[in-house]
Amino acid sequence: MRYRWLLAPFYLLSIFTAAKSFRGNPVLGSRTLNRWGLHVLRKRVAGRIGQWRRRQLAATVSAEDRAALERDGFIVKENFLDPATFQALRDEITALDVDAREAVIGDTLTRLIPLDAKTMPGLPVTRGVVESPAYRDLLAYVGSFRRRPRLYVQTVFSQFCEGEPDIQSFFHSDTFHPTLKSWLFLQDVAQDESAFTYVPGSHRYNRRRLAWERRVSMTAAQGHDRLTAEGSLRISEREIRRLGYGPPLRLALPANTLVVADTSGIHARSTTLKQTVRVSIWAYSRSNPFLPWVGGDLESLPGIKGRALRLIWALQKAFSRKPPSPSAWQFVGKRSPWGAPGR
Ligand SMILES: O=C(O)CCC(=O)C(=O)O
Ligand SMILES: [Fe+2]
Repeated sequence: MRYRWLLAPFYLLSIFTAAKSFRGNPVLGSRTLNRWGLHVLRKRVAGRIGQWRRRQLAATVSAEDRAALERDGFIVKENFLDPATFQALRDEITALDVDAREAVIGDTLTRLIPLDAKTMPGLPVTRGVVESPAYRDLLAYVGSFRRRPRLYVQTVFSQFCEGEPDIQSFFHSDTFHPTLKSWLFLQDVAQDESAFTYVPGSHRYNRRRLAWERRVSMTAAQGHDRLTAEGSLRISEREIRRLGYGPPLRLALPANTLVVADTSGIHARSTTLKQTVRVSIWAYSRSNPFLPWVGGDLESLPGIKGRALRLIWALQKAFSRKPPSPSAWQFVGKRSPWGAPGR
């Protein structure tokens, strides 16, 4: 691009944001700057500020949960809801039949039904659960921000078609700073199904991890691994062991279990040979990791609250010049969380 230098101030300023793509930004992707330690410095500074924000939220969660996050990088709450509430929540979600988004990535179809200002009014039980302090405080602590998480009903159809394994099934870290993803599973997930898998302790970094990140960051922009180039560093099981971490843990869990994870740690969705359907209430949240304060959420302002995402999607669609590909997220019409794809 001839006038790319005009964007130089933008590329430079993005150092201080959540921007993570090495490929999309010549500053973040610079081999020289990353040899000098730009990527690793961003990781260390964002990590420190993240810990500072978590300390501000520490009083809202139990000592046991804080210890689990510190040790493992995730918190697991079995029997999160009392049985009657869980049943009512499950019934409410099962009965949904609304506009959904889908994408086929590799051999997996993922469906997302936004839980936002449009769908939530018809879901009093769900709303009560996702707005309860027990849920929100845990998510805020792990995500290190008191923000409205983006919420969905997520359905994962594994072995949906022939294809490469889904990209989520390769071990990776989502981004360089503390960040949140959470699943409240609505049915059991067995060992040999598409279980969420996490390398305990991998949200913490040691010298070997930082040296590895520095090395990878130098060539990530040019490398052929798309996930790494976009800032979600992919890693092999051999490298995980070399960095001194223990074995990955597959979270085989009963229904009504809440998992809240810092997905800057190393994780993946297990591959499975079976055709399985995994439904959960899925949440994620990401903010500028360099902010020292935990609040100030623009998305909770009146008028925007619960509407931001559809607004962004509408804008994306309006400005997109390419026809959508099957691997791109798009609205596919009305769907129910457990309903077969392509109905
Ligand atoms: O769905 C899963 O089990 C994990 C997928 C993943 O890596 C992610 O959502 O970041
Ligand atoms: Fe991930």
